Amino acid sequence: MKVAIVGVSGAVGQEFLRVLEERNFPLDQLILFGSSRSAGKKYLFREREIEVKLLQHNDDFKGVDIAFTSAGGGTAEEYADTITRYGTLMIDNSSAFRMKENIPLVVPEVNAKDAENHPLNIIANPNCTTIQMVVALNALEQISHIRRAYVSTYQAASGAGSAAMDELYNQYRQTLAKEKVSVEKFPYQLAFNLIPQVDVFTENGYTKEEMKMYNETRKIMHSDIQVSATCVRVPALRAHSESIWIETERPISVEEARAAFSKAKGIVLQDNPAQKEYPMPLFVSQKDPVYVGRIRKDLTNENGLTFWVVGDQIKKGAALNAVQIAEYLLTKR
Ligand code: 2RA
Repeated sequence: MKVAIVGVSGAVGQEFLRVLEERNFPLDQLILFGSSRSAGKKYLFREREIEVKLLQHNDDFKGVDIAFTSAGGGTAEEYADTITRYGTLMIDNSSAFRMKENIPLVVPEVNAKDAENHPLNIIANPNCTTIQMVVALNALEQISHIRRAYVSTYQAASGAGSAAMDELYNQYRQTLAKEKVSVEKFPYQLAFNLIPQVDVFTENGYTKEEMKMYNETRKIMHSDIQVSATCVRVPALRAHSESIWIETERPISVEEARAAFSKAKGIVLQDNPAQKEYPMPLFVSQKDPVYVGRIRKDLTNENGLTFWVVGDQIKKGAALNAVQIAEYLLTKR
């Protein structure tokens, strides 16, 4: 099994290295690709150094079984043909192909089967906020159809990449040192702040990030669910949090919801208010599962339920989900 990582120097690329190693992914050879900025760098995998090759339009992907790509939408579109031409399966983390026909959009806990049909040799990894939300929604969908969801996100700096994480650290340091605060990766200073904008605005007043939550959720869940999102960047480092309100076809009790979350794959229930136990991004960072807590009935709508969901954005929200897709397909060989 020959595997490639494209965009290995980024936050998600680095996480691919860790996740493949951690899960002992059954590969014999790993090839790393990057832009001219990272070509020539060396990374350690299974105690061996591997040098990053320059991503080019050539035959480098011949013989590669799976390419995990996380190099941005433009690069994904430009190189899709080069990567898939000889039968390599491209599992892409960008938004380029997510809503395209004939390209499955997969969260293994929800729609693993969709991954089996990939006529273009491309499978899309959903947006991080969508991944953790659908893992939770799917658990409840098993007991009653979810008509609508209102969600407010609290998104960590990691979603904007490793340079953005560095910027957040720096902003805290600069503020405490009373230095001028540098702002490059976010529209405003994030340290000691919240920014109610993730990605750019669309014509309807929602951001692209918010529309991803609407569209991707419907595609993954094969559902007519309505989703209205407000996405907010917060000064957490690498786990996203979401406050989710749902309306189901029939009322769901808190006990039923707890039971559904407890038995769902990929979820850890952490819901014990009396002991101040609920998921928090600081403690969910670097963890595989999606954590759910603060489950309660809506006070204004009998069919309403509200809860809090936290997931590591770089792991389950990106690299781990893509690797789980590959692992699922390997079980089908
Ligand atoms: C973010 N959702 O948090 C994006 C990353 N995919 O900015």
